Amino acid sequence: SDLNSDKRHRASDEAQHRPAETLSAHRQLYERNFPLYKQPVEVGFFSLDSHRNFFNDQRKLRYYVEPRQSPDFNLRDGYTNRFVKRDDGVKEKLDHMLKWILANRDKIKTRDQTSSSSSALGVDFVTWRGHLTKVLTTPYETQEGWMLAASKFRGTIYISEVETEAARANRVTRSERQEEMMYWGYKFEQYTCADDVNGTPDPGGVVNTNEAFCTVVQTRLADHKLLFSGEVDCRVRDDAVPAPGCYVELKTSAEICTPKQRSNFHRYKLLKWWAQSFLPGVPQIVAGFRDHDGIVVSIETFQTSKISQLIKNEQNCWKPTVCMNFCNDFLSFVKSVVKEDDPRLVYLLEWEPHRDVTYTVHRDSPFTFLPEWFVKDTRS
Ligand code: 0WD
Ligand code: CA
Repeated sequence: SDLNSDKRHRASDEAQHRPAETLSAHRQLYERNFPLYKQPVEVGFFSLDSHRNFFNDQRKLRYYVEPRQSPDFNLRDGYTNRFVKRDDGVKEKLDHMLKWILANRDKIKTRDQTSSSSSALGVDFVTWRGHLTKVLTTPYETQEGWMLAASKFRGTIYISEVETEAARANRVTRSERQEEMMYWGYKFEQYTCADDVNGTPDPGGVVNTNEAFCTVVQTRLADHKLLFSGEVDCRVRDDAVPAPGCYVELKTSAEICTPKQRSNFHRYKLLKWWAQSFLPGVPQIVAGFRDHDGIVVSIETFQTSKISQLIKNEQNCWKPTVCMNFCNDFLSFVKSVVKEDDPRLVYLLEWEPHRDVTYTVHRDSPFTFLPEWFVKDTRS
């Protein structure tokens, strides 16, 4: 890449009375009162089929079917003969969300009714839920950094992840064991989800990881109006429960046999699970605990709202308020940095563990991610 040719902004600028150009991720700085986070509202959804084609409907939404108490699911079954894997070398960036926006801009709720007829969306940020999860967990992350590309278009800042060199290296050198274990999570979904509200799961079918159902939610974190989308595994069958409260997140994890394993589960895994489900307002997480051979030995349901109580006995544990305050300050930082309204201009925000967040600026570079079909006017 052309990173070295760009100006790298540093904290020393601050001493010279320029606006802050780096952001610290030290957790102690974010121990304040919990910021306002409005109840997320589902404003739409979309589906991706087995060929990653976009559909503006719920066709890929599945229904949760509660398993027996000791289910003996074999997560290795069907690997590799009944498995179609999504090509994770293809970077889709925000494209599916942008398609949703073009088809549904009237569904976005704006207090100011004049903006619904103007070209502005009336939100500050558009991104994937998964990108926000990474921001939330940053003050506690010690292993993996991130790169987020940001561009402003008609007053809204779009944020799309860029794969780091380290993440790419991990992806292309995954062991056969790692590849198989990635399948286990999807196989668990197949054991616990039915395609129809009165159907039963079909563990004999093909697992195709191209297929997805995504919810689109709107919410506000302090001063920041957010519109983001996240993939949802399934919903409860009871149709009286409105979205996103009806959604269920499915997870698999190694069975917990020692106090050390329990502590690690609380400190690291529950942080990621909590952040991911809290953001879109998904209230429950169903975890399948599996042994070394991929057999599910127990199932446990976690209420997202109770996870922070659950971890309070752990010393030096993560705090939701630190995650949310960091995210709030990060978004304020992005607003202060991303000033120019130009979809061909990318502000690349980068973070590595034990470092501050920094940024570089790139015009008409390979980092540009808002496509021509989105920025050329298709509105009235
Ligand atoms: O970098 C990314 N995360 C990108 C995601 C880049 C481009 C596209 N996407 C989109 C896809 O359209 C996908 O349908 O990601 C959607 C999921 O987005 P998300 O909900 O914001 O992502 P995240 O919360 O990280 O992951 C949710 C689920 C995962 O489940 P688990 O239980 O493992 O957290 O989405 C799957 C995975 O099953 N997933 C992905 N699917 C497609 N592309 C991706 C990905 N890059 N990452 C996770
Ligand atoms: Ca999942």
